[in-house]
Amino acid sequence: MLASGKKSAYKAPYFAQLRVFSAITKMARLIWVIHGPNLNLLGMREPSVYGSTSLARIDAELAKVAKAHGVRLDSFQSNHEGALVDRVQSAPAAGVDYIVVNPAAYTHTSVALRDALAAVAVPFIEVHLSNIHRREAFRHHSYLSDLATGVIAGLGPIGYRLALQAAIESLRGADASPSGPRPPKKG
Ligand code: CA2
Repeated sequence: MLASGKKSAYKAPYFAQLRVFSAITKMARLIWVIHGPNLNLLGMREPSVYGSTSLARIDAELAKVAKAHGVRLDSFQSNHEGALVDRVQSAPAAGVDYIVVNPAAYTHTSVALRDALAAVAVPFIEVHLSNIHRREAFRHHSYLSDLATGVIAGLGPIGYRLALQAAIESLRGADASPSGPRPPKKG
């Protein structure tokens, strides 16, 4: 609009218009971090196994990484299998693009969590602070690993950061693919 009240005849070049349009319609990517039972105790108990970093600190670190990459991130922890299943089930409606999950003990027991992750078909990376393969035999099997894009175990909190970075890279790759960026999000 001009000062005279008339509409300007100027039109931005097509590609500039397209960029503005996609910036408006394309929401930043959304990644969820899901922590399973007892991980709320991190930093308070068993530091020789799980380290001395609290869960709040891990989440704050991940939030910083996400912000630096222009990605939205939400972290969630529960000690309850059903709450974790509910969370996973709600991911598609929330527009979640990727999940980073440490299922903790449910790794080795939960067909329900596996079924939920399979049902929503949101790509996910499984993370373990400890190297589950160096531990008791019952920790060697995961109900989730064969569905996961990748699995990181034994690197402590760094594992979460690497998983987040891998998820971000993967989403970038999808946006830049020859088939074009993903369609705009609903809602
Ligand atoms: O290494 C991991 O991240 C685990 O997922 C942690 C689970 C364990 O059951 C898995 O086999 C491997 C246990 C999480 C318990 O976290 C605690 C933290 C501090 C103190 C006590 C437990």
